[in-house]
Amino acid sequence: TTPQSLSELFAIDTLLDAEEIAIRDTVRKMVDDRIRPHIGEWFEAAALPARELAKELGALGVLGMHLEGYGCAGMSATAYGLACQELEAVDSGIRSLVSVQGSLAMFAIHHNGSEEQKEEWLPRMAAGEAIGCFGLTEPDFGSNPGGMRTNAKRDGDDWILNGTKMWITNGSIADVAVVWARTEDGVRGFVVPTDTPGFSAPEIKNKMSLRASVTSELVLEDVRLPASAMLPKARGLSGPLGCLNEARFGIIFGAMGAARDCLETAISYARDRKVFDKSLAAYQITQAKIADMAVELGKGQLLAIHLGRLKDAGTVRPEQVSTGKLNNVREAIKIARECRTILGANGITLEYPVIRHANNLESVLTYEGTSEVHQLVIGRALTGEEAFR
Ligand code: TGC
Ligand code: FAD
Repeated sequence: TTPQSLSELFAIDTLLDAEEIAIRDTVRKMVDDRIRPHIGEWFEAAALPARELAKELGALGVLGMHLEGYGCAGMSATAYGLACQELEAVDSGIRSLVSVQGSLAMFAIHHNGSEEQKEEWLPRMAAGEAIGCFGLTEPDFGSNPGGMRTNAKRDGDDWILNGTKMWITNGSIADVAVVWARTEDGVRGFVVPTDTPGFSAPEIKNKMSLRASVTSELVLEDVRLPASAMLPKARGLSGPLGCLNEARFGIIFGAMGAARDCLETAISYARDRKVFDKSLAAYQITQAKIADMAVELGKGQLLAIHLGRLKDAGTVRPEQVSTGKLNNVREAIKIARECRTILGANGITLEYPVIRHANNLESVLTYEGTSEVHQLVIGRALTGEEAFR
């Protein structure tokens, strides 16, 4: 019989409107034409033409696409999620570039910034002419950002920032860094142009995951900023954590893109590959693997769309975002590894996307809240007991 596609199995398109389908298909086409032919090379070389890509992604309208005004596309959260799914179907590093730009750096300014900060940065960031990064994690404080040591002290009207941030996506290529620092008044956010004296961002090398993504340390040594650099509307840890909900939401969809790409590759490979004189796809063990993976993929996509609808209705809660991030990334990495088995030795090369996705998903499992952090967020919501400390 003629095989069905994965999307036919779950009839996912029946849950989307025409505009959402059009956005998804436009992003898929751009990614397939422009990025897919080169991504293996970029991953191997650990070199991404990020500036050029940012402009192309800006022209596509995906940078800050769920934000209103200031040159942003003002699309729904669900449409943004569908775009993330297509971006991550090519590589988690490409989705990361877009997540950090739109959901972390731009969102932080859009949600918490002054009118001047928004006008200065958002239109250029939406166009991909200026790149942003988001510095929360420190070498000694990842899951527990509340312990951060980076600090901002007053000197007259100015602020002086000192400290180190670690594992910062887009850090070395950024024009602007949103940096979270401890002040006398609790944690506050600062908009730091990266050419400010005392700011440097050495790139982190030798990563075996997210190689097609720039990851950096941020070093702040007596960085002097005017009073106007502080984000006026973010006060306390809820400022940065509120931004994380946005990026985590995109990952819920994105991870399913990576999983889908692996499964499509494995199904096609299994149909072509002959083992013991028969198509690999014709063995029951292969079909059981494919069926189980397809079920998890479909469930994850349905969960993503459900959370998208809640987000568009303005009712989604952080612990609900945690359910999606925990489940979809955990299942995506399992799918990637299982697909790798179907490809045998070919599965370990960059000729196929599978090991690249599997390796990338190791980072995705850790960043934006590790799986364990999301288990604890859900556990706290369901038991009323906090088990972080
Ligand atoms: P806790 O006492 O729970 O909360 C402190 C304040 O924040 C509020 N809050 C939130 N607000 C909005 N959204 C959320 N998700 C929130 N979670 C908490 C909370 O209501 C409270 O507000 P207030 O007004 O009462 O002060 O804080 P805690 O110190 O106990 O920590 C809780 C915990 C562990 C969940 C939190 O620290 C956490 O999420 N840790 C994980 C850190 C993390 O995810 N870092 C990500 C860094 S960015 C990144 O990885 C980018 S990679 C992107 C890419 O390349 O794609
Ligand atoms: P740790 O917090 O040291 O955790 C180590 C282990 O301990 C994990 O398994 C964790 O789940 C577990 N653990 C921690 N606390 C508990 C607990 N209470 N109970 C049980 N287990 C616990 N950060 C940014 O700010 N901006 C970025 O742009 C950014 N980009 C990133 C890009 C990449 C490629 C990577 C890998 C990371 C990035 N990060 C970024 C950092 C990321 O958010 C952190 O790595 C993450 O929050 C985990 O922190 P950690 O690595 O310090 O691990």
